[in-house]
Amino acid sequence: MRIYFIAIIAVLTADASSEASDNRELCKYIVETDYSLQQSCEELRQLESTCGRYCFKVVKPILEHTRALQKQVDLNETRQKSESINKLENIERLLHEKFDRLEKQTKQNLEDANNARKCDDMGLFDKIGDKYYYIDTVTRLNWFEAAHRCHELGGHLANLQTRAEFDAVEMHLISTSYWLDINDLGEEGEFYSLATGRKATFFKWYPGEPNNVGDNEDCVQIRKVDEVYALNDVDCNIKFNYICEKQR
Ligand code: MAN
Ligand code: CA
Repeated sequence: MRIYFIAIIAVLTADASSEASDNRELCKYIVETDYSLQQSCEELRQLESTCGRYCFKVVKPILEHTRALQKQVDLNETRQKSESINKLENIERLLHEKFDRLEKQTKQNLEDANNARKCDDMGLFDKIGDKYYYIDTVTRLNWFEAAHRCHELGGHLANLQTRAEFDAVEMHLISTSYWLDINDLGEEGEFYSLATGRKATFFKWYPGEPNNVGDNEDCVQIRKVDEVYALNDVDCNIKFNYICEKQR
């Protein structure tokens, strides 16, 4: 807010000058009508010439008071402004803090949800030796369906790469037959791991296997014969149980 004391001066000046002009008019009239009144007219003229100083004396305290008020107003405005800025800065800081907390919490929730999902998915898988396996004993699928099922569970058909891995898994088998990831679908007699896309590294074949009976045995099962589990190549379209494997 601004107090326009300049306007007040203008008004006062305007009043003073119109008063002076009124006096002049009055004097002219007096002189013309009654000479004896010339003395009073002279007094009026003197008053007019001293009015500037007089008016200044009258107006000065008002001006000073106005200036003091203006200062007060300016001070209040400055104080109010800085209080408002402080309040806004506080609100901004609080919002930042709240936003940071929310961002952290959201990240944590997302991580927790992901971990929970991972745990859920791992629910079917058991740690056997150094790896995680899901040994299915309830659903019989052909080799392609079994590969797809393991993929759906976030894994792949088991890729038993060493004697130790084979022996560890064998301890947990119940059914007679399970699909593994080995196959020679690409080239007869060249056995590859579906999981790695490379040649399989470990084989425990039954004697006489792989024999590619009917020229139609391109997938590998782990089969129990006389209480011993070993490998046999067999028709991919036959339905067996299966073993899935998954990295943690
Ligand atoms: C069946 C099939 C063959 C296997 C022989 C072994 O014919 O399972 O894959 O080689 O048995 O006797
Ligand atoms: Ca065979």
